[in-house]
Amino acid sequence: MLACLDMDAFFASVEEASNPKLKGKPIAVIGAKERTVVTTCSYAARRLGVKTGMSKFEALKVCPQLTLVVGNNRKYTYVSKEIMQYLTTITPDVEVYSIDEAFINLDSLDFDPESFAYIVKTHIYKKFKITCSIGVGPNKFIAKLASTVFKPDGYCFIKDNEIINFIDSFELKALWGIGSRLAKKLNNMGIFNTADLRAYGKEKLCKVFGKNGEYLYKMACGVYEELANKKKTSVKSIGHSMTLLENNPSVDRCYNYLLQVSEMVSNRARTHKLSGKTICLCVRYANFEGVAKRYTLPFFTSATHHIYDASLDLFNQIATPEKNIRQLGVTLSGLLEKTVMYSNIFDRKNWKSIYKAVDSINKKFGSSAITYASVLNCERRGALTISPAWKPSGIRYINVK
Ligand code: TTP
Ligand code: MG
Repeated sequence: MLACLDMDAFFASVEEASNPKLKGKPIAVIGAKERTVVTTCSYAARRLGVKTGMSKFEALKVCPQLTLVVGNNRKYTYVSKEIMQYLTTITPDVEVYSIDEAFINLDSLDFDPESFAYIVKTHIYKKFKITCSIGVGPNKFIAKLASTVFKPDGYCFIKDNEIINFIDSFELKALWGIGSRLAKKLNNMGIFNTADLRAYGKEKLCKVFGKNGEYLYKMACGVYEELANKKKTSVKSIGHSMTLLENNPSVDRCYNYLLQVSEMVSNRARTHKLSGKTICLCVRYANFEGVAKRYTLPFFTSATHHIYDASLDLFNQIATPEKNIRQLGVTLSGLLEKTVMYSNIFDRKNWKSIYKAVDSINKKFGSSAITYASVLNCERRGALTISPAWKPSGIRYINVK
């Protein structure tokens, strides 16, 4: 039996807990920039029409009494780490799935799922004054869906004989891996819910969707073959470093190289369907000295612009450009398999189509066939020398000498 724990309105709840004046009020957590969007909002705000992803102006329009709070990622990562750490004191079989979600394998516990939920909810509320919702089911898919039904502060346990009725009560889009485009395609095939998927049949689905057809069919039967903690990635990091040809490169030239190396790392992440959270920058000087520093983002990414922004910040914090920089290396770690993240809620546009177009052009015409204009300033264009042998489980760090 698996439990899925998902914090309720996580960032907003942490803000309410740290400022009693906000308690129970409609609040939205936003970013610091002028053209920012709502990353989440309290349930009081949701009842008044505020939604994640709205611009702050839109949100204030639908709910003029809304209090906007600029998010503080440190608070959220601290609370998240504490909660995840607490869960591992109950059982080691915990998979941290996102900043506010975890799967917990309940099989080795001495108490029933309801007692587990009660104990965990009480602890989290006592310690942080925030609530969570817990879904329990035979697999991750059912547990995750169950965690959503009685939000906030919910608990839902789906027994084996209830699975089919339970999944049939959701729209196709609520199922894992079914986005709006796939849902539309299924609708055009006369499939509107999981009952229709089952009736369509596994073989016919496989004819249309290949291997994914089997996945869809199994999901429509409530089957999801994976247990908590089984999906660890075999790759720990993707790194790339580059020895610069220029002597005493200017800061601007270092930025150009940094962009290039960031692009090489993120391109490999996208190619191998990985995303990561931690960016590490390593700077080496002509005298063989070096410095390195890492930074963990509050989200997973496979996007060049996120990796570049983080490495640029790190560069500005640790590098001494007067010391004749000889080598720059960027590594992405904290990886998640089978997930390509092109954009996040803080981005003003959806980068997916741009990255997809760039990646497919480079795949067809050779790496670096299309790249950022400022990368052309670099004397060395290393993407040409990426080892073709790189695999997720193979070479993890490539230094372009
Ligand atoms: P969610 O669990 O999706 O949302 P939530 O916890 O705010 O609300 P719910 O009660 O429905 O679970 O996301 C967890 C946190 O992650 C959320 O509080 C804010 C952050 N977040 C982003 O930064 N960007 C996003 O696009 C989303 C969806 C969430
Ligand atoms: Mg949540």
